[in-house]
Amino acid sequence: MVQDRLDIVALGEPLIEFNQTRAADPRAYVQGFGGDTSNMAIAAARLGARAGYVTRLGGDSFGRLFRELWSEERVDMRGVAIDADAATGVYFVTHGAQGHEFSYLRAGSAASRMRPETLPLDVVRSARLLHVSGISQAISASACDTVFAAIDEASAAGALVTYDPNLRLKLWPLPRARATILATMARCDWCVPSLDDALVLFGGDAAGAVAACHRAGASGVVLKLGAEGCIVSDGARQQHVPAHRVTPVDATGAGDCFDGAFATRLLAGDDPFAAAAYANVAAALATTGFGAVAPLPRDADVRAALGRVAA
Ligand code: KDG
Repeated sequence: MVQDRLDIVALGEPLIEFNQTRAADPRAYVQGFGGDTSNMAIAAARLGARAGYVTRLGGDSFGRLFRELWSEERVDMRGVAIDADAATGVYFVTHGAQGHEFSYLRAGSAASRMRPETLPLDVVRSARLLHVSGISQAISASACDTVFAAIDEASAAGALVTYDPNLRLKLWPLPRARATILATMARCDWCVPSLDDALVLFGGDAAGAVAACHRAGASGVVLKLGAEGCIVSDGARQQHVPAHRVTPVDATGAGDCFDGAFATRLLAGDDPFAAAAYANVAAALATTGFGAVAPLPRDADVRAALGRVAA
């Protein structure tokens, strides 16, 4: 058993990011960091949680960059293994009239070679909350099996499980994604999809999407509406929580920031509606700069924007 108990353990694939940040020079890319679950863990750590990450990195310089990043961000790396025979994944972010778009170089990556047998059980069992995503499941069959194994371990150890379907149809076809996502909703405590993803998965409208997540078995649902805030349903009570207004620059990683902030505040004892209000502000602040990680806010930034004093 890992001696120091972690608040949050996230599991998935980190990606080196190349982000097109200057409209005037569309060939200029700035190197940053991404990967939805890594973003979530860093957001949680910046907001005060003891966060750890479970993945496999390539034995390459990009893998080393991630280790330096997590060390600076105080993300626990006892669940991070090096796979010398594979590469760390990469993605490119381009910006156009429809917002941001992702292109991937990740097939066969180190993280996609996660298997249930490589799961660091002591790290997973040490967490108060496990966070996984549809991307963690989409990258390979063995990574998908690993996500289910981690959910079983964490649940058996009494942890909460949060799940962001983060639908990426470049990674898997909709019928397989839908079946896997529904099966995972049945095993999570809080499902935190975006409205865009929920509409592709379920059709209908926002209220129908919340109901569909509950029907699939999720005990709690937060439907993220982007600039419109979110709808929170704990199964008994449902409420729209309005957004915090900012001038957005790049929404990459904002949903992951929401997930990290929501989990951090739930564990700190906020009720889910207050946790979502805080997470709305954190996610809004995360859109005010380029990249998934660089603009992730700290607790003091969120409290200042909320007008809340430290608890
Ligand atoms: O939510 C932002 C992530 O999607 C981004 O960082 C890259 O994880 C990523 C992915 O697989 O799309």
